[in-house]
Amino acid sequence: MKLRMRGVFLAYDHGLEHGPTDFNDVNISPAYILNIAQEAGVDAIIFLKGPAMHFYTPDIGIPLILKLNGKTKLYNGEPLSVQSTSVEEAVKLNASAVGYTIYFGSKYEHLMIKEFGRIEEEAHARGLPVIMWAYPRGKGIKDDEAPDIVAYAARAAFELGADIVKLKYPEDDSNLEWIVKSAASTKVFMAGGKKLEGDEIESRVEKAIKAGFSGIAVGRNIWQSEDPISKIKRLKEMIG
Ligand code: FBP
Repeated sequence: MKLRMRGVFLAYDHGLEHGPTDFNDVNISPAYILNIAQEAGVDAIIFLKGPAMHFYTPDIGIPLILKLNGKTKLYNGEPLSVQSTSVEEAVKLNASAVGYTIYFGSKYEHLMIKEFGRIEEEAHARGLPVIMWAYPRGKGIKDDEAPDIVAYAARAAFELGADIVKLKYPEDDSNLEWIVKSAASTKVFMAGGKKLEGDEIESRVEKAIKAGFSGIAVGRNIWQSEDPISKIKRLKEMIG
């Protein structure tokens, strides 16, 4: 299944990144998440290997983005996220794309840049697009949501060959166009973060799309909302 390079990607890798604390009795189930994804017609579902192995099949009709690295919140050192799943495994699991996080500014960024480089070459050789979670973090970074830092992450993703970059929304959103320009031909997707109040996610999406973002790759703001299916449909309509 071909990945549409635009739209709403539903992120669900939080079980590793944050632990089950993000979940309630209902959304703790990957089957429930896939059901939402299918009902609302998201453009992709983002899983780590375990949920993909046990819950995903292509007949669901939703492309899979397989996240190849991750870390837990229990780890307290300089940010480092290493590969746990191969591109070959992604192909076996019928993934339509692969994802990888780099913490730019960490004292370990060289390890992640090197690993990403290999993954990017392997994935492109198999025709799979590569999505980079470009999250500046660690000793070198004072404010990871400062607009110039977000723009730097966008550019770094382009320089390293990512097809799509997923970025945190900047604290000052007066020049989102600069972030899109910095990413050049790499498509820019917005991450969601903690659940936002009211219609704040819609208002961010509106500004981001107007500035040239291609979509969102969001988790909590969807599956922690009261009506995830309507939420996705509304966001999809805004993005087009
Ligand atoms: P959310 O929309 O829930 O923030 O998900 C986006 C995401 O990038 C997830 O893919 C990932 O698990 C999480 O954020 C990591 O967030 P952080 O490292 O900031 O705790």
